[in-house]
Amino acid sequence: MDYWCASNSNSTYNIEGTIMGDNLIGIIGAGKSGVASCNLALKFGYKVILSDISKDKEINIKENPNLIVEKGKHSDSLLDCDILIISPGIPASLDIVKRASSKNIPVIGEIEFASWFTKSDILAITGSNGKSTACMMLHNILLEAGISSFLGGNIGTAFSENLLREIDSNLNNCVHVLELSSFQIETLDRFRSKIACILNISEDHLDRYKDMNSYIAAKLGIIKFSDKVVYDLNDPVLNKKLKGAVNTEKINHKSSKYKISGDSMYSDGKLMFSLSDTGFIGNHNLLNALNAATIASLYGVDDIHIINSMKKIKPLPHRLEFIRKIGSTRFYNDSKSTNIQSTIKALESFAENVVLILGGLNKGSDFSDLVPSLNPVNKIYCYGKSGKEILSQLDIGVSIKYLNNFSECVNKSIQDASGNETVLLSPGCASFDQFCNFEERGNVFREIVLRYADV
Ligand code: UMA
Ligand code: ADP
Repeated sequence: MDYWCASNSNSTYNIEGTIMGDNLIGIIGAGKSGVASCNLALKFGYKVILSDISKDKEINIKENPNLIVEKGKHSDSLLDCDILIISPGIPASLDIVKRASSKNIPVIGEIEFASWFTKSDILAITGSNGKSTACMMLHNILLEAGISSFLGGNIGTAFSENLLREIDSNLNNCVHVLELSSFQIETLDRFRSKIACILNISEDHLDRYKDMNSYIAAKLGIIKFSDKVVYDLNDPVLNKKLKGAVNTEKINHKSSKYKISGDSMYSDGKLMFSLSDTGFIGNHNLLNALNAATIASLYGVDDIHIINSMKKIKPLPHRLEFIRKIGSTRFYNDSKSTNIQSTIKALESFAENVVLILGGLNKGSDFSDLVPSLNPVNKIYCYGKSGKEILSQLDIGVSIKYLNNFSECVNKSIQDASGNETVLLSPGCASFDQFCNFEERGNVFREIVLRYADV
């Protein structure tokens, strides 16, 4: 792909150097990525059409003579643009995107666009599970080492938003830690990360990809855009697909510099920390730490900073988050579990007496894959649009109940809890059938639990 704005790669803001005053950028989707890339484009004097399909969309953006906002449609005026920036939630199969491509209008994503405006190092993490946690760990390790770090991407703060902050802060040296989804990788073109990491690959997003191979290919796409790629040899998909790949740093938690033994992490044989020294539960979080530590170390950070920050970091909410003990029953919110593998990891974190809440909107998984992990589970409650499908896939003699409404389902699981149990919301599904996002679902869970605690 060749387009006007990336030609001057020596300037810090290469678009600015080469823009022809009247270049027009079309942005599809006015969510977080769309609005942030719009602000970035306007900052550099571009003309922008920001287009959102929802006619009621509240778009929080300042009026600007260079900006046209359209709602309720993606009009043909987008086909007059010199380039289209599509939000990650927009598939390439969308009619307007297909028509733009057939007119040879370059179609890129917000991450690609933002990357043109910085010369700072980019450290990127992708994978099916643990991206946000590992990114947050890496970001904190860098800060602990005195490095100015911005944390953005799929984690919720658009890269473009951090770029505007970088520009405003006049920092000479900083690093961008980016969480990248497969959707964001699909629309890269000249993006470059110094080190990228693929944490793991398991089934996800099969509602958007035609099959598992297409999803894997999208994730592996990051390799082309990175100087070095860190990956775990123990991940069967990565091990198979990356054999022979160059510029890789292979992690083996049993034999590489950073090792995991029991519930502790070691560096060259010396104890760094145990899980109980950190705020995390679940051995998968040691793997996330190992990946973050490997990237940090390759970037030149000393172990002492890794150790110090791991002991201080507060885990992100909605990931195996302990809410409260009521009587002898413990409640955990793992609302961010939106695929089966994350639910499996949650179940591996408890020995027995789990009451599991599953459901929401299944992204194409078969819940019978959970069966080998159900040993610690006493009862399952399932809810939502995919609840009945889950019920039928798990009808194997385990006690399982279906209630459509999430709140009713949570209430019922609490009322039925018989003591000394762990009520675990680890739904393995997206939340969008009954909520705006996983945060809202987790917050409703928390509120219901706390209501019982206060009685
Ligand atoms: N829209 C259109 N036309 C369409 C479809 C949608 O205009 O045909 C509009 C919608 O009306 C809406 C906007 O597009 O206003 C939403 O765009 P989006 O879905 O790309 O969402 P953003 O708000 O831009 O958020 C995106 C990521 N969302 C997705 O990938 C679905 C956020 O990841 C990310 O934090 C944010 O950019 C900043 O980088 C969220 C996510 O769910 C957390 N990611 C998926 C995941 O983690 O599983 C991949
Ligand atoms: P992502 O950003 O990839 O969705 P998060 O860190 O937000 O990852 O965690 C999402 C879900 O995956 C949570 O349920 C969390 O407990 C679980 N999880 C975190 N790390 C891992 C891992 N390494 N392997 C499997 N599941 C994980």
